[in-house]
Amino acid sequence: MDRLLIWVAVAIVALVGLWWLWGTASHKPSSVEVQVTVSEYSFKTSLTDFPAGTVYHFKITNAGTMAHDWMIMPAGETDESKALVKVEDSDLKPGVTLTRDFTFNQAGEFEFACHVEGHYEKGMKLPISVK
Ligand SMILES: [Cu+2]
Repeated sequence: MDRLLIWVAVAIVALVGLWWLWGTASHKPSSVEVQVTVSEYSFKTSLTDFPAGTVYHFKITNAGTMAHDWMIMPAGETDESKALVKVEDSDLKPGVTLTRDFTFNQAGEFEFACHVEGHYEKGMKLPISVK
């Protein structure tokens, strides 16, 4: 009888353990955070290579002293209507942090860019790659 109780206790502990493992495995984060820092006249990012299909949670901080854009553009593209995702300079003021979730759906060469008048020409772009 005592033995049976011990086996029941062991079985319960094992089941609770399995349930906990299953729970932690299924609650892994569903997006990858990317920290982007914007200033005059450059971008810094925690990631430059992006596998397609992953959900990225971009945290864009303006650490500069003037407003900037943050947009993901096909490499070298200057037509803002071609932006894959865009934060306007009217929103990204100095000291502000904004977030955007974005998933690349095709491989290619892209860049972070600021198209506030004159900034792109001053080098405000950063190449990124989607595999
Ligand atoms: Cu700018």
